[in-house]
Amino acid sequence: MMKYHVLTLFPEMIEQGLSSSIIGRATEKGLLQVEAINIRDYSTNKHHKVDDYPYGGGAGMVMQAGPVYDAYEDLVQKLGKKPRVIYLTPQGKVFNQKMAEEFAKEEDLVFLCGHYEGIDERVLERIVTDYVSIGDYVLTGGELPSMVMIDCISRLVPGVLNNDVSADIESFHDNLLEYPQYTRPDTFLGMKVPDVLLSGNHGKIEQWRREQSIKRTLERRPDLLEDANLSKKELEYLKRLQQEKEK
Ligand code: 6GU
Repeated sequence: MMKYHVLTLFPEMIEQGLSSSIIGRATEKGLLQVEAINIRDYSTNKHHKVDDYPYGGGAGMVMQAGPVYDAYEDLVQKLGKKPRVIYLTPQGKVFNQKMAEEFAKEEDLVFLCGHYEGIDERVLERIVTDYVSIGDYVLTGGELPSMVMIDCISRLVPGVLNNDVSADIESFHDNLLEYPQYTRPDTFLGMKVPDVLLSGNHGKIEQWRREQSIKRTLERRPDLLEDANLSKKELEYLKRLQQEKEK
């Protein structure tokens, strides 16, 4: 069972964001646990204040070290061990599928969500094990990034995906994009489903899908092809596509 512990000032955002669809169902099935911990509950201030002006001046507010540290310490006490603590920040290493596979091996993961202009550096120094970003753009807080990571990691937990699990998980492994999908009706706005998919020839279908994946990756994400795992025949197909493009 994978247990996520999200330290946040907006616990309802986490609870609502992860209570539906596949992640919600997996939680109900007992495959996952998502605990949102309100950092504000650890404020010792009579007004439950958790932020203050930055030393040295500047715009905005900084989250104070004390409440974050006390929330963390309380959790460590309950767990009886020191878990990995992921701090969501645009200054982190950019999250990818390989990192998701590594995180999926853990039993407990702590996500620390900052807001405002960030969190007092001293508590980060003390408790954070991993600095992670979800891409090169700026968001208002760490809640959405933590939900993105939890969604991605959870689909790697055995039993969370109901369909043919391993096949689905491997797909990004070869560094290729997915092939196009079709369902009924067989004609839509005059556009037909590719004949091969109605042929019943499973060898042919598999080859066609693999070629579509290669073609699509070349068109949309050619950078991925550098590390793609292609057979000799598939490499020839790729070279043919590239030559056609040059014309
Ligand atoms: Cl992890 N946090 C924030 N605030 N913005 C981001 C991000 C994280 N990743 C990309 N942009």
